Amino acid sequence: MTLLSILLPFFVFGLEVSAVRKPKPRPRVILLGDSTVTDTAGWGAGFCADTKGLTDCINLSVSGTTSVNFIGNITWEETLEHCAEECTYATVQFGHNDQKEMTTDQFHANLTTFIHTIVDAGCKPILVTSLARRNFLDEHTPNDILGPYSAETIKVSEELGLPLLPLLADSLEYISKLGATESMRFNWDSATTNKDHTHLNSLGWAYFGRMVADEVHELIPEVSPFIVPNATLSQALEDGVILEPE
Ligand SMILES: *[C@@H]1O[C@H](CO)[C@@H](O)[C@H](O)[C@H]1NC(C)=O
Ligand SMILES: *[C@@H]1O[C@H](CO)[C@@H](O)[C@H](O)[C@H]1NC(C)=O
Ligand SMILES: *[C@@H]1O[C@H](CO)[C@@H](O)[C@H](O)[C@H]1NC(C)=O
Ligand SMILES: CC(=O)N[C@H]1CO[C@H](CO)[C@@H](O)[C@@H]1O
Repeated sequence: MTLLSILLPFFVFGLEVSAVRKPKPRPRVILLGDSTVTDTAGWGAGFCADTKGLTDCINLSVSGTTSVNFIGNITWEETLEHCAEECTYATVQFGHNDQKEMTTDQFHANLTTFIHTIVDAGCKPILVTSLARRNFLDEHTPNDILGPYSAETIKVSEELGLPLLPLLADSLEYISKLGATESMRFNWDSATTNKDHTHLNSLGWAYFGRMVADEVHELIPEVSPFIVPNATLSQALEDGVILEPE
């Protein structure tokens, strides 16, 4: 018996095993939406910081955009390129600007078109309702006007059988418990005029990025293993508090 005839079966067997065990591609996540998703004024950077081991976590959101004008906007080519790659999940959060320009019925139609367009390009969409504005009627009652638009996002997700992250409901619940006064600590301009109740500073990215990460962990099984837990921060969101530095 030659050495080769002893080793050959192992070699062939080894090849077969490795062919069967072709590793699953690790997901890539792209973030699509308006300013409340950007790295500079939204939850995007905070969310990506809570992930580990994804092929990529890429923020393609553009300030001021709607479900209509995101198509053809500055990150659109890149969006299509990433959708064409294997295993790309796209979070889609519109509403803040759509609300200023179109009726809820129009939003429903336009968001549906948007989702069809990225699905045709190869993306796996995850719909997200809008981040709550931190406007209040009294200390523990937020004045929500995004609800009717987010209701359309929920309907579209149901009609198309796609996953949905309930960011509006979760952020409203959190700021209701936290209260108006404390909620102002998340304002984009908290160090100066402190009047921007829509956009987020770095404290806000960390908290609302974690909120989205926890929703993904709970609701998107394929991406869930790539979320790094932070039990202390998740508990603070649950309790309606902001953690104080030790
Ligand atoms: C891109 O979005 C901006 C809002 O930030 C809008 O004013 C502009 O018209 C959009 N551009 C295109 C090509 O749709
Ligand atoms: C989409 O929104 C635009 C306003 O931006 C509106 O003119 C148009 O009618 C909407 N499309 C549909 C199908 O409702
Ligand atoms: C959890 O988040 C808090 C608040 O951002 C941070 O101070 C802390 O270091 C984080 N803990 C871990 C384990 O990442
Ligand atoms: C709009 C925005 O926040 N874009 C960022 C998305 O993520 C990439 C990669 O991390 C950044 O380079 C962009 O600035």
